Order: sequence, then C-alpha cells, then structure tokens
Amino acid sequence: MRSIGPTSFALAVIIVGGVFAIPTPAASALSAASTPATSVGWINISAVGDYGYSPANLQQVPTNSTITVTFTDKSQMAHSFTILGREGWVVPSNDTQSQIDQLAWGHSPPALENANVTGTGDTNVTTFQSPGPGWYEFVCTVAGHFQLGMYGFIAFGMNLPSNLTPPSRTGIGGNLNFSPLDAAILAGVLVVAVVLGVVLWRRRRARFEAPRRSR
Ligand SMILES: [Cu+2]
Repeated sequence: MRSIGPTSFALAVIIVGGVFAIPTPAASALSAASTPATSVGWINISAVGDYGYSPANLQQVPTNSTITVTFTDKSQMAHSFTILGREGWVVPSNDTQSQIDQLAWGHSPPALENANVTGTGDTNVTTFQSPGPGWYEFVCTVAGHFQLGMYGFIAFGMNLPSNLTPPSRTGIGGNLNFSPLDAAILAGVLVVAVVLGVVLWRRRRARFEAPRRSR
C-alpha cells in the first residue's frame, strides 16, 4: 500500500464516495415529489403569441384529482390545450397534422384533457381527472400549430425529467427510456472503473519503479 500513498488513496475514496452519493438526492427528491405537501387542483395556462403556452411546463400537479383548467387566449387566433394520453412520451417534432390528430383523438389512450379558445381575451374553464404519477405532452391541435412549436409538458405528482428541455426538444426523442437516475448510476460505475484502473496502474508502476527510485 506504500506505493499508492495516503493522499491518492483518500482522493480515490472521496471520488468514489461522491459518485455514489449522486443518485441519493435524486431518489429522495422523487419520493418526496410523489406526495406533494400542498395539493392545488387547478391550472392557469394561456395561449400566447408566436404559437406558445405560458407556462409551457407544469409540474407537481396533483394526482387522481379533479383539476380545474382556466385556459386564456392572449394571442389573436384559436387554440386548444390538449393533454395527450400517452405517458412519458415526446411527440416527434416532425409528426404530421394527421399524426397529431391520431394521438389526440385516436383514443388509444384517450387525451386526458381538451380545452379550446377562440381568440383574444377568450377564457375557457374546464375540468378533468388527473392520472397517477407521470408526465405527458400537451399540444395545440389547431392545424399547423404543433409544428410551429405549440406544445408543452405536464407532470402529475412529480417534476418533469431534467433532460426534457422544451422548446428546443433536445435531450430526448420518442420514449424516455433512459432516466436521469439511470444516467447518474451509469456515470458512477464508469468513474469507479476509471479510478480503480488508475489506482491499479499506479500500484503496478510503483512496484516496478520502487527498486530504482528511493522514495
Ligand atoms: Cu394553437
């Protein structure tokens, strides 16, 4: 053990310990998120100019509750607020309008919510039943609006995945089958492998160099 040295050994312990600490806060945040302290069964959302929603991200919406949606039109044209029924799914950005219509009205699974507004100043108040924990994409089903960027994401009983970054839609496409927690664990395993490799290499090198050097 003399060849490793106490400093590099302590450094390796700190690195390995730090890496394994990463998944812990994420896991506790998720479990805390699934039981929100304050449940408010309402959403205020607006359609804004340039084919957008404000806010475009909704998180920690109560699960299995009656949610009242106040949908206000702050743009100058008609829009919808349609929460697609497919959980954990990002609609491919090159989907055609008929594919959007199929997702919204194909009833497999059915949309969670649909509200419409007709123009500037219009407000539509609707309710829907929220599902269990999960996240969904919502879109405007007016022809061409999704393709112009009119969509957002809503999470029930949890936060949205951190790698979901609308409106650029980078990070993931299609199904999210690789969670941030998975990524953190994989990164931890890779760093541990690298650290072990470096430590073993240093031990091996020190063993060969020891007779020649006086340390
Ligand atoms: Cu629209």
